[in-house]
Amino acid sequence: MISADKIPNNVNLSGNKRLQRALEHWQPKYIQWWRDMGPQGFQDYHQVYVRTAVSVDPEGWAHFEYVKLPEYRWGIFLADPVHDRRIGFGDFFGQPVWQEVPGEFRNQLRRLIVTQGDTEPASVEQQRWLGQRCPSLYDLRNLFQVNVEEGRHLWAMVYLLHSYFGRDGRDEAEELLDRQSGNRDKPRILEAFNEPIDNWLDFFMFTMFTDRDGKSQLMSLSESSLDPLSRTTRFMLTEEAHHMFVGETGIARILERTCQLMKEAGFSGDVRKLGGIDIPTIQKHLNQWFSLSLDLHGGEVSSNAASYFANGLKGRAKEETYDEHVVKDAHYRMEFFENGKSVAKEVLMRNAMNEVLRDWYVGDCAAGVARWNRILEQYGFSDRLQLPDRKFNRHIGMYSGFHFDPNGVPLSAEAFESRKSEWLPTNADSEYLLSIMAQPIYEPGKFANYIAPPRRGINQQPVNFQYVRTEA
Ligand code: BYC
Repeated sequence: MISADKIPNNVNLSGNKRLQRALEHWQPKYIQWWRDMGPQGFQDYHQVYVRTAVSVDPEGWAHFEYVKLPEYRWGIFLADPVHDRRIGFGDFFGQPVWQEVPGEFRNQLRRLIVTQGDTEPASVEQQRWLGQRCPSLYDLRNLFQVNVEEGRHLWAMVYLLHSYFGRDGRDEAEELLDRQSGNRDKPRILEAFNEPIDNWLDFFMFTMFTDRDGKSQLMSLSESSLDPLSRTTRFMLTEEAHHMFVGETGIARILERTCQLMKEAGFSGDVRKLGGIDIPTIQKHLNQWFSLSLDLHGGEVSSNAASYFANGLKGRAKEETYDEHVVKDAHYRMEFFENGKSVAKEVLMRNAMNEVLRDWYVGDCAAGVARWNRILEQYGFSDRLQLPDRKFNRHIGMYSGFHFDPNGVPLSAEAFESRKSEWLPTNADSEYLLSIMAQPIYEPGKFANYIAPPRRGINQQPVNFQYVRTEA
């Protein structure tokens, strides 16, 4: 059960006074950050119908109530321990998992936890203006649900830093509130988290693709030999699923509305004239967020990844589904790009672990895109959305120095530059999207013209439920 302490938790925080004091010291700084950098304009006079965990079991973690955002019960929730859990991969395969951080892996683990932790507040910062442009109260509530849970994921990482990394960990926890998305001097660590999310098409693509990187990274960290990291990330994954639901259904609803408008327009395709979002614009945003999220998996060949795997710190998604877990001599066939041509080469599998995880990720994304395409099909359109080739628009890894079109065909820098506006969002696209989102919709049951209503509401409430209410 989760305690009703100042910091709700299921880790018996009151039994460790030093840790409790340290976290209570961090708490007001977090709240200040949330007020400054969290949802703008919704801090003091609005109550949001959100899901708050009261326990980590299936009945307790989906408890719904109205809360004022700064009063959300952010806390520390770990999934229940697994009896006699053993290290599932790497050089220590089969040994008992660690309850403490071994000195020799301290830096690597700290780096992983800090990188993970940094993404959480970053996304809240990126999304802080979206409430002012929301397509409905239902969507506004979903945005805030995502935001408060990302805030809680930050708490999860800060708990690990404070508990297991002493002074360094406390300093890192401060810095997590200090860096800022898009800030020139103190940017967030990973590239995608410095990109603006100004409109709801970006938001839905981000929750579809970037939160899905969250899923693949959390799955690989939940395999970790450091048991507290595994238990923390396992519970985070339960919340992550909703974020991807928001993204996938958000785009599905935009597509549905686009199809309706295209039919109204007599299949002429000029949906913008009717205030909708045309398919090429949707495809460009897909290209943007998918390629940024591919970058989030790191370099194709990575000694960092090899060493994380060898030491049991970070595994593969669904490690138990593999036959072999030590992976000492296995190889991975990879497509290199040399002298203007693709060349297949074998690399040691351990060095290819980022690519192995990326493979899993691409498959998971492709299944989502196939579900979107069913909508186009149902409406009788021949247009289809597609994932760009994984070499397209990369800024990290071995393709980053080159240019490719969305089909993976190599291009010169000049050719890429001149055709980029066909493949990636332009200023004009952003202006158009902002123009149709300029008027937020706060009336229950009403939806912006560019998006269809959802099939059902949240927690069995009707679609026209007052998901966010203003205090009198
Ligand atoms: N941007 O060996 P390499 C989420 C750096 S999302 C900038 O290729 P490695 C969420 C790298 O740090 C999930 N820099 O990479 C979603 C290294 O720097 P140094 C977040 C990058 O270390 C939505 C150099 O390039 N979780 O939860 O194997 C909302 C070469 O490194 C990037 C994690 O990321 C980049 N994209 O892999 C809210 C899990 N990529 O050492 C939340 C923890 C690489 O030369 N992180 N670099 O200075 C990791 O596992 C690894 O850090 C990465 C990078 C997979 C990200």
